[in-house]
Amino acid sequence: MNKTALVTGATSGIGQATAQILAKNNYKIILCGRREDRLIALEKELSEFTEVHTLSFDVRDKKAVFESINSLPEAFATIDVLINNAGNAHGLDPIQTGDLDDWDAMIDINVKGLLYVSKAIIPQMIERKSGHIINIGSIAGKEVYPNGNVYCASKHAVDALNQAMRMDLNPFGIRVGAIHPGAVETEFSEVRFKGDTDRVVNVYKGFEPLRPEDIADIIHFVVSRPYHVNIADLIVFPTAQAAATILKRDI
Ligand code: NDP
Ligand code: 8X3
Repeated sequence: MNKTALVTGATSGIGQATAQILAKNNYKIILCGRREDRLIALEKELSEFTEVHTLSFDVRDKKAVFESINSLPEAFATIDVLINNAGNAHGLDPIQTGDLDDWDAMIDINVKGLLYVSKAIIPQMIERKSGHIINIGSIAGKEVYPNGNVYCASKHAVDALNQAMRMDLNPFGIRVGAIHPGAVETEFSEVRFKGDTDRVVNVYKGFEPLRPEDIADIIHFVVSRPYHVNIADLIVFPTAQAAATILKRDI
């Protein structure tokens, strides 16, 4: 029987690439995100390989999260793998001038959204005494950098929750692990800089960033290990990066 994976943030970047590789490796896929046109297009693309279901909801909306996940048809209702990926940075400002709406977005999406989705799925994993949760953190969850303040705090929270979930779910045989990427070229910087193209281009200038497929490959590796192997915590940089703010740029 094929395993079922639910991927949040599947409309773009790391989540989309993860859905693609898992679909090609026979996982049934539940694609989640807010942009329905993209969900429909990806469902069409991946249906060539596997069974696909889409759920359009905002992870900030507690009611929508639970209603959506509880609405899954029987063929998709048993979730073996949860990829908690939805998230973004909003802004890159000093703490004294940070925008309150940006702060709310990062804490509500990256932390509370991850908690709501997990809370909606964990009970069935506990009941079956099996399941695998992958939390997408960030190097920003391991280090703090200037102007990263609230994004870094939100990803430090993901790091803490990853460890906490692994402890609390240990009695039930549920695997929990996190992947913490450095710079990956996705729509991440477009969102962070609100479409300011000059700033976006500068982020990835003069070095070869990770591609979303690089992280997706690793996620596939992690979820395809034998049951007795749990990859608990992984930092992944592009070769040009040595720490959050140390990047070898050839410019
Ligand atoms: P993208 O912007 O390309 O993708 C973000 C995804 O999150 C989209 O599919 C988006 O879907 C979804 N999302 C955002 N807000 C919400 C919301 N409120 N409700 C539901 N879904 C939402 O960025 P990445 O692929 O880079 O980001 C994926 C994860 O990787 C994030 O957690 C990010 O913090 C992390 N990360 C990224 C790094 C990078 O350098 N790119 C490095 C380290 C970590 P939609 O808008 O359709 O809802
Ligand atoms: C994304 C990587 O360094 O911009 O999480 O925080 S960074």
